[in-house]
Amino acid sequence: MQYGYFDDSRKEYVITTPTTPYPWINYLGSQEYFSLISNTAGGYCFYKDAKLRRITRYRYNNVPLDLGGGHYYYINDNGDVWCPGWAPVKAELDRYECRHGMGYTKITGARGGLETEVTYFVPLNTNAEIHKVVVKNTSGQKKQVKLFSFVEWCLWNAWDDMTNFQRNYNTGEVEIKGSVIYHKTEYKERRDHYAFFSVNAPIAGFDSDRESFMGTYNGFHNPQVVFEGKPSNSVADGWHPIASHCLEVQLEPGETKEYVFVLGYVENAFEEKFESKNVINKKKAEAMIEKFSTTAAVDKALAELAEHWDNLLGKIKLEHEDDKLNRMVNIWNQYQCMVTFNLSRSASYFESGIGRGMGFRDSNQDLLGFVHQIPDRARERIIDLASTQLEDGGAYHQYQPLTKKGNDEIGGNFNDDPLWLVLAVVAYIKETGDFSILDVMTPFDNDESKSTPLSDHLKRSMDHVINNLGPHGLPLIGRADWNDCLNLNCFSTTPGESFQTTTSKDGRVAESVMIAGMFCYIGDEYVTLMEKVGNQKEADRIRKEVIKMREVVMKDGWDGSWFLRAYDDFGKKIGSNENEEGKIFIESQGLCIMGNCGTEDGSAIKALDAVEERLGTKYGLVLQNPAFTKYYVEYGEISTYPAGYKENAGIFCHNNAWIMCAEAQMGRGDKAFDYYTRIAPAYTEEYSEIHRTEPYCYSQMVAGKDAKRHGEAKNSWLTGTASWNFVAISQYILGIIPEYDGLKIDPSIPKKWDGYKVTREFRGDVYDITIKNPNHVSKGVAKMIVDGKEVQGNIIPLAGDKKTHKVEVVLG
Ligand code: BGC
Ligand code: IFM
Repeated sequence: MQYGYFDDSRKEYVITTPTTPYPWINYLGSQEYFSLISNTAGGYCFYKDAKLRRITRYRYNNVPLDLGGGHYYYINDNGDVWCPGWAPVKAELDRYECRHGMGYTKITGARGGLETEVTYFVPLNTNAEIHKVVVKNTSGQKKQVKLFSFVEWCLWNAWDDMTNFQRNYNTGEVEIKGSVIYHKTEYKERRDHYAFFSVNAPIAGFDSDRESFMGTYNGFHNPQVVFEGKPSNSVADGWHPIASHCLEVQLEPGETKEYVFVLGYVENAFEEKFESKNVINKKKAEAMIEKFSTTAAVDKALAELAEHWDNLLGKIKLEHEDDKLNRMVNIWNQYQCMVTFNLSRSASYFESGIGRGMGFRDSNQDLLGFVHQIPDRARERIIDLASTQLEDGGAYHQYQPLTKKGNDEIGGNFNDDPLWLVLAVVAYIKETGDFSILDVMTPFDNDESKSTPLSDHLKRSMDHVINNLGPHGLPLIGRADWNDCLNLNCFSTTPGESFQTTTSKDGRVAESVMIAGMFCYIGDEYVTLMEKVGNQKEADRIRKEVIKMREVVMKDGWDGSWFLRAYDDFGKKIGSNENEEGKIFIESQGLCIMGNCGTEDGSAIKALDAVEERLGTKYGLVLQNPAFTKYYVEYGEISTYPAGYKENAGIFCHNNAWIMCAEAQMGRGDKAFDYYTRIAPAYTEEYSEIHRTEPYCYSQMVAGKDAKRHGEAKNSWLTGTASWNFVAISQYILGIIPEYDGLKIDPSIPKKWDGYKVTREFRGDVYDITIKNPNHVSKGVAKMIVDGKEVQGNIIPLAGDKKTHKVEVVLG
């Protein structure tokens, strides 16, 4: 069942009912000011850091769902109270529509001859969100209605705001000037930031104190002031500051009125902090309000935003007969990659914004999906990440975005982490040709005195694996590899009590076959990079290590029909046919094959067949099988999850992509694309009632075949699934692959495809690529013609003339 439809020409998903199976959200802003907005106008906003600079409040885990706060508008039409976004009043609407687009959301509600449309967006280079409200009288009579705006301020630190009530109920402060409500809590002692909410029209009144607005025992759904149709002009003094404007709107039949609300954040410059005591410097806010004081200015900003997104997404454009595929590749998958760039794993409807910082492995992998869109910011991100690396090549697992410092509480010792940095740098250089990044002096542990060229960081990443091998010569897993919950260096202090993980080596020897596969895959990339920069000695050194590792994998990491997953601290196999549960894991199958282990002797194909047989479901591939039905202290967190959820045999969409890559690499395009469609959102749309999360973005996990709610997704938006699926479809399946010397064309597609077109901007040139498949093969470029001339091989030579080039490729 569907709850809306894709409007590809506008790059929108159009939701046609407020009661979607779960709140379906969108993100506004992509620089410093961010906002989350659901299809019924729930959500919140923040400046840079969702924990430390939360602008409006949101209650997670709330009952009813998504009534934790929002960007609400209420209408009182002669005693009839309703909201254009349906919630929070939930009065039935004659018409409802929510259009989530690229960086904006437009919600329209109509009732009783009145239509109200609210467009929410964050203009480029602006620390504010605009709400353009259009009210139209569609009835035959004159109307006189009251329009109320509403946001609830968060007292900045979101964690403190929801815990430290004894203090915070005394600190709230506001100031009202004309149609602007200023939120200035903490201004006295910090004097460096404040927020405001304005409207470009005279107001009939306002409220800034929540209880006065709502009534002490009322909720968002029945605010007293709105129902009485009379603002109370309350001025908050402690408790819960809010901002609500009341506008009297008179409309002749057919008449439309437009208003611009600006919800903004102001950060004062260092010297301004000392200018005044408790008197806020309103100049910056006034300038922002002035800038967006007309709907013409707002429409212009919205058009600029659309152009910005067209440019970002336009770097790759697919024309295929499958619309679902087009919309994934051209719009939604790329959009989600940018959201993961902006938000990492911090703020979604499943991530509270107060938890994790930037993950080392997560951010390096995210980069694979956005590097072609924003190469400069990717470069910056790489240096930030590498600056948190430690001298021995290990890495802090996470860092805080505001300070960019490694997070000591979590520490390092996730032994896959360092390798992802190498992969990110390789992807960056292949996309841009910018080898100079390797020379950037980059600190260890953010200590400038310990700086070495980035290339040395990569070397240390490789060495970190080589220097940490276990009894079989496989890489030590450390606290965990990519699978956070496979904690094999565990020990229980008291039987039956929960496990603890060691944070240092401490003689613990669990080994990861997955890291071994990664080492081979990323090692090959590193070797080529070293050859490119003329460091033959280093290339030869690592090539030998990779060859050795492949031998170890096939000797001690192969279980007969598939790759083992690991050895635990007691030297016992994990992911083996010998195990009772957890006989086969997905990660090592994907990465060992991507690392060219067993690809020549038939083992890889055997492993992939076992994947389909044992892990395959119609909703995607489960992470392992059979699911753990009891708690194994020696395996750690993985076995604490109920069977079929998360790492315990859930469908982890991230690693499904590695199997797509492996299948494509082995030339099995049919299988690769089949797996792609099992989890790609546009294809899940038709069973949204089962899948439940947004049909326009990936979720981290879908409940596996052992789960009671098989097919139900959780944790949408902020997941490495976005970037890896983009790599799988654009590079491995469609076969448009950035290489050092040009674009490589190497599709691996379903045999029945006749062909497709891809326009790809690459290093300033544009390549118009037509791929034809007259003989209905999966893989193999028989002929390539560039600008009318046949080219040997399958790499389009770099033109470097900033022009458009025609490329014809015939498979066969
Ligand atoms: C979750 C993992 C997650 C990890 C983050 C675990 O509890 O199950 O999915 O990656 O926490 O630290
Ligand atoms: O690899 C991790 C990732 O870093 C965070 N989310 C879950 C993944 C698998 O455990």
